[in-house]
Parts: sequence; C-alpha cells; structure tokens
Amino acid sequence: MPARGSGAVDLKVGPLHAHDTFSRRGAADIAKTHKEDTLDHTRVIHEGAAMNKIEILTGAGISAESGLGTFRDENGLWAQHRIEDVATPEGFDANPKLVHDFYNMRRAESTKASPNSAHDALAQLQKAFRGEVILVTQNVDDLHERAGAETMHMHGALAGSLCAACGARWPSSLLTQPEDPCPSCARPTTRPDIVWFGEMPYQMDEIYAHLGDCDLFAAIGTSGEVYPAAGFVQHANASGADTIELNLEPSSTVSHFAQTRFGPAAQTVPAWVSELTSG
Ligand code: BJW
Repeated sequence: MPARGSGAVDLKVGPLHAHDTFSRRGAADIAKTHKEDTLDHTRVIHEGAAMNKIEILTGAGISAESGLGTFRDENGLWAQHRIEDVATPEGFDANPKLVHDFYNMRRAESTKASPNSAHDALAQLQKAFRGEVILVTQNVDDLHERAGAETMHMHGALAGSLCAACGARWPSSLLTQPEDPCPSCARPTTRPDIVWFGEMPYQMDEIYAHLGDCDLFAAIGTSGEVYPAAGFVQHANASGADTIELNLEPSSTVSHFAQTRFGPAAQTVPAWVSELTSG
C-alpha cells in the first residue's frame, strides 16, 4: 500500500470516548452550560479583538440535509455496510469489487446531491471574512467545492482514484472497477482515493500547522468518533484558540469545546456565519 500524507504526523490525542457522560447529557443542558460559562466569540469579533484565522472541520452531518447519509446515525452507512469490508485496506484486498461497488454507489449519490445552505454559508464566510478561513472536511463528496469553497479533503475524495501499487492519483471515472489500469504504471490496481482505517489522512502537517495558530476552531456535523480529526479540538485548545461545536446533537468530544450550537447544520451554520460576518 502506498504511503499517504507526510508520514510525520504527531497524533497527540486523548483517550477515545472519554466524554461519555457529556454525550449522554441533553443538548439543551450542554448548550445552556456553555452559554453561561463562556464568552461568545462573535462578541469578541464585534468588540474588535483580533481574529485572523478560523479553522473549520466538517463531517457527514453537514451533507445530511443534501440527502447524503451519515455513517453512525440510525440507518447510517455503517448500519448497512460492515466497516471492515468497505473502509479498510484489508477489506479491499479481500473483495475489491465490493469496495468499488460501494464507492460507485456513493459517487452516484453525491453527483445527484446539491450543496445546502450550510455549504453555501461556509463558502460565503471564506469570501467575506477579512482573515483566513481554513476549511478541512472529512467528507469525500464535493459539495463544499460546488458551493464555491476551497477545501482540504483529509479523508480523500470520491472524485479521485489511487493506484494501490504505485501510489499514482488521478481523477476518477463515475464507475470504476478493480481491473481498471493505472495510467502511470498500467497495472490493474485501481482503488478509490479514500483514506481507510489504518491509513494516514491527507495534508496532516498543514492541518496541524493551522491548528497551531488559528484564533477559532469550529467542528460542524461530526461525531468525534474518528481520530485524528476527533483530536483537533484538543490541539486548538492547546494553542489557545476559541472553540465551537455545531452539531445536531453533542459529539463524543463536546466537553472540549468552549461553545456549542445544536440543530440542523442548514440552520445553525448560516446563523453562525451571519453573526461572524455582520457588525
Ligand atoms: C448533523 C446532521 C445535521 C446528522 N446537521 N449535524 C485509538 C486511539 C487513537 C486513534 C485510533 C485508535 N484506534 C484506532 C485509531 C485510528 C482510527 C480511528 O479513529 N478509529 C476509531 C474508530 C477508534 N483512525 C484511523 O485509522 C485514521 N488514520 C489514522 O489514524 O492514521 C494514523 C495511523 C496510520 C497508521 C497506523 C496508525 C496510525 C483514518 C480514518 C479514516 C476514516 N475513514 C472513514 C471512511 C472513508 C471515507 C468514506 O468512505 O466516506 O471516513 S470512516 C468515516 O468516519 C468517514 C468519516 O469521514 C469519518 C467521520 O465520520 P463523521 O463525519 O463524524 O460522521 P458520523 O456519521 O460519525 O457523524 C455524523 C454527525 O453529524 C453526528 O454527530 C450527527 O449528530 C451529526 N448530524 N445530521 C448537523 N442535519
């Protein structure tokens, strides 16, 4: 399997599922606690404090209202497909056709979907904010780009193919199969350009560098179950950044966030962006 990313990632993450007690609390309780305990960063902006860089992490929840399934929600993708079969290199080795079929299906669904108002709002924020807005997504769909945003795809993209033999990457056809020859080495070793469990996500050095000097870190529509993304909030906290979670319900890492907003992303994200950009 070809090496992914830089290979020099420092995965200083906390223990998994350390915040179960928080995740069992009601969203309203948590939102209330955070509202009472913390200074609202939108107020900080309005009061003129320097806010030069915002780093935003998105997950499957931001595309839910575009009709794309999440992974861990009831009836999510992992309720219908075994992770080991479709999202590990071992699963691919055991049954490459099954894996190609899974991602062909996902690619077809993603092509039919359209960006929703949350994708639109983040693209607008990138244009309107006077500093930098770094958008990192775990999603493999292209809805952020189709809304007009510049995005880092840490878990790869449905739009890409990868040679399992030589590591070449190229734009994917809508339908792929294991026998497709690699345009670089000609071997029949095509796989989706997706980061599976046990593989190194893309652009980690760049993502951690931004976490080291951002003023605000926001996580939107992600369960906080998958590392290294689930550990980003701790890196942001260590750098002294303000943090906010926007989600349908509290994630596994909710207790690390200074602020929270709960509700459908298509409502909470435009409202949050409007607070950030007005005034
Ligand atoms: C809404 C909403 C609405 C719904 N509005 N919100 C122990 C310690 C530390 C790490 C590990 C460990 N054991 C194993 C690991 C590593 C492993 C890992 O994290 N495993 C855990 C599961 C235990 N991670 C990895 O292997 C990663 N690589 C890595 O660590 O490399 C370093 C390394 C390499 C080699 C050796 C050792 C270390 C790679 C992870 C790859 C993840 N890949 C997947 C599938 C591929 C992409 C695809 O097919 O699409 O990526 S898994 C899947 O989960 C997908 C997602 O990107 C990822 C995250 O899911 P996400 O986006 O959070 O979705 P959900 O469904 O979980 O949550 C949806 C959320 O939205 C929920 O909160 C809802 O409430 C919310 N929501 N509707 C707003 N309308």
